[in-house]
Amino acid sequence: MLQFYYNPLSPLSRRVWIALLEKEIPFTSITVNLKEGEQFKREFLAINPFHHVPVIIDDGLRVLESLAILDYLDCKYPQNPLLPKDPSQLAKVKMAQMVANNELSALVILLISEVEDSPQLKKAKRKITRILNFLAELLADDAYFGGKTLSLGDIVAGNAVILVGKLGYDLSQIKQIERWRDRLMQRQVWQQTQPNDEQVAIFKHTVQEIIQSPGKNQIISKI
Ligand SMILES: N[C@@H](CCC(=O)N[C@@H](CS)C(=O)NCC(=O)O)C(=O)O
Repeated sequence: MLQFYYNPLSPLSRRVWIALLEKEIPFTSITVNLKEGEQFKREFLAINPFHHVPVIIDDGLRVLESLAILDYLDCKYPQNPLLPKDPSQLAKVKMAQMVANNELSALVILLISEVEDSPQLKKAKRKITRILNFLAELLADDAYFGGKTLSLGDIVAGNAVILVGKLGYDLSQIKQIERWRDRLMQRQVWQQTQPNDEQVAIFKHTVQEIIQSPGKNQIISKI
């Protein structure tokens, strides 16, 4: 059976966790305790030399990098497809996925590290607004980025958007995004995988500890 190395508080693990559940792929999960440094142990470094979760091992194939895993899962397991065939819908899904991955995810750190009303926090929130307006434009009148059904764009962007909402960005400013977030949260899989307030507080605390640690320039790769 497919093995899934993850940590439930890791936002990047959550992408893969949601895809596995939405696609109804049987798997066994192995929790890697990042706080205890299990990712640096020899056994795990043999699985991922870059000491990150998520990783999957499927039929003897090891796949790391969350976006690579998502593409692999959708290609290998045809049920409940998460990538549309239509070229323009596929373009929208991939744009949502890449904009969330490349523009939005990095701002999570600033929401945690910056004090209220600091110029950096205000700038980060302005950039989040710009990103969310772009995503709202992509969604247009559709329920999801790929049209009527959930896609990898929704999984990657949805995870990041829900997290920034929980970290103090007011999503009600952009109604379309707020409704889409609510639509995602109505799904049983999302209710099962999204962190509750206590888990968000632990996540924040962990990130703050890393920020204060000597290797803080590695911060982006550690959450
Ligand atoms: N580019 C990788 C990044 C994975 C990543 O940074 N994972 C974090 C958790 S969200 C991690 O394992 N951090 C522990 C560490 O770097 O030591 C991906 O998308 O899978």
